[in-house]
Amino acid sequence: MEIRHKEALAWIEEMASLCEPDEVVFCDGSLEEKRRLEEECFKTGELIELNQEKLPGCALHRTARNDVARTEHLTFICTRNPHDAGPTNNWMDPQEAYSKVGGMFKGSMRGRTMYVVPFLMGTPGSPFTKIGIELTDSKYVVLNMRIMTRMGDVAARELGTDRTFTKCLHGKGELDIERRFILHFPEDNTIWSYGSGYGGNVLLGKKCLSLRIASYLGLLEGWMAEHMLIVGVETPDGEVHYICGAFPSACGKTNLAMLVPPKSMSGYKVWTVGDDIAWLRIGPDGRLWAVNPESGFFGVAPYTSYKTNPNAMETIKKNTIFTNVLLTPDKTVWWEGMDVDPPAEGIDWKGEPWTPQSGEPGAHPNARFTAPAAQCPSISPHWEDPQGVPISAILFGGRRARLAPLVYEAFNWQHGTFVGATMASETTAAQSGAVGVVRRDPMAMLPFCGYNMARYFRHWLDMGSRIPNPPKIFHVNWFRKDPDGRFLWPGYGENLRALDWIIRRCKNEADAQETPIGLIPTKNSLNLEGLSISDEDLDQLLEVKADPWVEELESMQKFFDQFGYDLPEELVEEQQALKNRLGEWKA
Ligand code: O2Y
Ligand code: MN
Repeated sequence: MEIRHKEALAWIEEMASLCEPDEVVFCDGSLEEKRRLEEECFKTGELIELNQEKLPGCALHRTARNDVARTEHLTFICTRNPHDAGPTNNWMDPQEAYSKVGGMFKGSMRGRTMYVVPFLMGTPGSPFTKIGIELTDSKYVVLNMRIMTRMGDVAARELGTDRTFTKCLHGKGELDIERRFILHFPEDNTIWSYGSGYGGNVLLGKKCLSLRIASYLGLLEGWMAEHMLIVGVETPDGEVHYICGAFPSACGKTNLAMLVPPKSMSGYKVWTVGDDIAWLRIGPDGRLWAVNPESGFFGVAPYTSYKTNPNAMETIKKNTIFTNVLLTPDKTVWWEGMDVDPPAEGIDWKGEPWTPQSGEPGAHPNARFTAPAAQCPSISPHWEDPQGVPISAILFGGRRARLAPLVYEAFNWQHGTFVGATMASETTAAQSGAVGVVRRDPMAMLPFCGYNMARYFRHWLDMGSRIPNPPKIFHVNWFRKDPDGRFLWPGYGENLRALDWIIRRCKNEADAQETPIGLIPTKNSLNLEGLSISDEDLDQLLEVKADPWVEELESMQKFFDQFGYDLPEELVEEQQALKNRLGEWKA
């Protein structure tokens, strides 16, 4: 299928004459094309073929050592007016950005091939779906895009002669961190990424299009692009209720998306719709409906195991690209926290010989797997429904050792928006910098909002007033600790007990107790059958104390201050109301 879109063809030609590749190849998304690209990569070492008996269709890729994660400090929103990018984004003038990074792209693909990758975020024919074309000089990117998006002929067909599309240009450049830029031009529906070959920096359909550009399109078009998982929870009566959830990194989002119910909760089932991104629209029935625009998972490998996430382990048994994990002598893969003995020797993520005694991690802490969502044993039968799934509840979460209770319900949409806007999480050892530092991350969108975050809060509030039948909003915290630092909640599959309470709240079938921060479960309203947890631990898990929340108000205020008069009045009102309620709280 050829691209017949004149504007797209003209842009491809213009970018090709900028980058000067030896060849321009249009990708069709076929299996034959995949095999050909893989063979080429095996020859150059860009990919290592893994043991085809144990891991059929799987390969390993190693990135440059300086290129192992998203680079937020090199990520820019390029709007004509800096105010439109807002205080939480890096801003660059679009003219300056095109000229500076255009200079880097100039001639950068000499001796290389430019691949033209038309792709869909969403399913063909869905009113939610957006089209992109990524031009890239990386075969690894093409092969990953083949898993993460619906690409090739299917997208060229959807593009037709006149559909709008996002122009995505990616070049590896020299893989020099000093010459690396991830640029978004929301006003031009354009993304430029230069100098990286890794993940979120280069798979431009993911964070760049599906969150930064899509959040801006959602603002213009009246919908929401959110950094949320989507799950369906089937209760023993056979009803399925869909929930979206926003969590900052290191809070187990992929694990929650693929949760396996504990044995003591027989009759429950969790269906995975998406693990990272949700696009939300008001449906004809007045409810909020969500689609997962992706078709694969780009998950963190370390600490993924049959204990923490059996569904992910099953998903990655075939047709998976592993990035920066350890290679074992029998050409399989291993990582820290896999819950399998390490091999006596191997080749680490840097390509160096490794033994368990090396004192170095075998896999990079941000090592990844790219796997087709369709392979997930818990994938929902509705995950590709063009209209999406109806959402009953939205969760916001964070890692808070002392502050937030296991679960609480916001009083209404406006209060829920405040809960999301003041979301925060404590850093873990897996992240860079000090451990236990509180980082504010509104709706888990801080690095992904493509415009001024104060305007984004306004959009949330406006959406709330437009949804006739809005989902209820909740906050969850699986990470509360006792004064000795012991986790009070077992987490993982047991988190279903909080989801169960949430669903019963949505159906007006569970009791709650009012506190200044929201509605918490009464002790006997949680289904704790088969879980051994002491009364004292439960008390601590659900405790809401005034003093730490008063301190929290100060930290919220500091965060809000940066938005000045742009901060919606409703959020100021909610903050004041919380302060007043805390002043009267006796607990
Ligand atoms: O490090 C990267 O480039 C990937 S970041 C990522 C990947 C999958 C899902 N979420 C994220 C994230 O940073 O939120
Ligand atoms: Mn994410």
